[in-house]
Amino acid sequence: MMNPLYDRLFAVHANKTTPFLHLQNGQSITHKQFLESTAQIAHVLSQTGLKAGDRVAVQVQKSPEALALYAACVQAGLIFLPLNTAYTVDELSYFIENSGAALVVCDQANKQALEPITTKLSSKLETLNADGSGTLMARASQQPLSFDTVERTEDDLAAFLYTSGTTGRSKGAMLTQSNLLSNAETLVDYWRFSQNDVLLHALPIFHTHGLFVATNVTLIAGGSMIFLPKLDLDALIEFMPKATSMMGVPTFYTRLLGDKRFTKDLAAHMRLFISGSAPLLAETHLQFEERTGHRILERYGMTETNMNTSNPYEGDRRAGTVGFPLPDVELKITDPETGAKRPDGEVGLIEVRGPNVFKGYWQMPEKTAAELREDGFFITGDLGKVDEDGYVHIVGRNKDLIISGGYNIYPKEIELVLDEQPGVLESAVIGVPHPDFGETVLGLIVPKPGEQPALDAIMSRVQEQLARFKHPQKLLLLDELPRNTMGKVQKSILRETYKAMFTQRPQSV
Ligand code: MCA
Ligand code: AMP
Repeated sequence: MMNPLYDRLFAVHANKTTPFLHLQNGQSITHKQFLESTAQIAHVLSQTGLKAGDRVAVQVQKSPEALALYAACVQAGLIFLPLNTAYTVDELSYFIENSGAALVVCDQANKQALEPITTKLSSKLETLNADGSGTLMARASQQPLSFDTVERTEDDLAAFLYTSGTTGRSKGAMLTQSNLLSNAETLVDYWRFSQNDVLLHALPIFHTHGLFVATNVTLIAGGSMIFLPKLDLDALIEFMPKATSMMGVPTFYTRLLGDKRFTKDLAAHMRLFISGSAPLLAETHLQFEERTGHRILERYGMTETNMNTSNPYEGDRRAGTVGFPLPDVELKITDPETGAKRPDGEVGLIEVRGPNVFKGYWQMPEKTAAELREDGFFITGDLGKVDEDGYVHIVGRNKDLIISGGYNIYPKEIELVLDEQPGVLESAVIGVPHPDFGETVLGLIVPKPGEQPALDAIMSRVQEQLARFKHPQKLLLLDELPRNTMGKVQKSILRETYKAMFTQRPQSV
């Protein structure tokens, strides 16, 4: 094969005149039309001077054209680097600079703010807006409808996805063609996707879940997607009777359950509901079954690994578990201190190995070595156990991470901003339960002696620098932070103290 990912995902559909994307406005785009648009964009990329292995950083709203840009990068042998639309210019500058992106594609509204960074790096800049307008598609519309696919091997990189770390800046997880392909092929079989599937797609396409899991699986199966710009309950309810399957983060399911229009009848045509990216409460799983008769299939993945485990399609989908390791994934539970394997039933670090596991972090050999063992096992940082029936349970995290509505937030990044503010001695950022997002961010600040930091001003600084979903829901002043005998801040005590902050009145400190 010339370019395994392109050939398997896209080229096989080149002449199909059946719909690939059903849009909210009632129109649809066939596979053939989609691939013609892909080829036109690939011409633009190549005429821009991009060469195989160059990075293309993309921060655009979800649209069919944005998805075609992903396909075009695969076809032109480029590394696709999707970025959360909530990222601020500060955050984007780091990703663009760190990856050495040769091309940045952004919304027209952000062009001016990004120009200084692309000029500094001599990167090219194109625009793509939510409605498909902008310089990229204007240029693409002049191009031929087919493109000579650039040769790649399964070991070549297909995407960089940035993931934050407990210390320092974000790391670019390097994903190869075979990482993406092997996982998607496994999932199509495991979840019984076929050309008859119509996936209700309301996730963003800048993360693994919406891009690789949802889209690649649909493409390999030869199915189609109802492609909604974002989670909008009215649209979800309108289109569900036409769909067969849906993938979502737990917030999708709690919001659906909060809507009286979501009934057993509405979900009658559905074959499968899949949840992941954050823990699905057992209570949500049970309520969902009561309401619809469907048992949500929960699975567990990571940016660095794609999907690792899944509840079974046939057989018992157990609430509160993430099911079994996927067929080609090895999973073991290890001692966090020694790395030694622990027996079933005992809690420890979850480590995984398989064709799904990434190649390492871009230009960060020490970080790669710290998390990816020489024998190929990746240390996930999640704490879990395997029960007597082989089901994997995630019981906590060995990493300081908050997951809000499926987005990862590393407290350190927020603490660094808080600590810089006038009058702040130190800070601790924690995740606390939230009825809609699962967890939300709480910032705790210890003032310098005799000072009274202005919390409103501090919040404004945070808002300027960090994406909206990372903003603390609230900032509180504390006299001191609880520490252990080694001087380490005991966040578990803080989490316990404030656990009811957004569900009921907080306990006093
Ligand atoms: C939006 N806001 C958020 C979040 N999303 N705040 C915290 N956490 C969030 N996740 C902000 C908005 O900017 C807005 O701010 C306010 O909260 C309320 O917005 P709302 O309209 O309610 O939000 P929404 O647009 O409905 O979005 C909520 C959402 C969305 C649907 C849960 O965040 C989402 O699609 N999440 C999916 C994330 C995802 O795909 N994760 C997969 C990562 P304001 O009021 O100021 O305007 S991949 C992964 O984790 C691995 C690989 C895996 O296993 O899948
Ligand atoms: P990300 O870095 O965005 O890829 O997020 C990966 C993290 O999301 C994992 O390390 C887990 O902590 C969490 N995660 C993903 N799926 C699940 C799940 N089904 N249950 C609990 N946590 C999950």
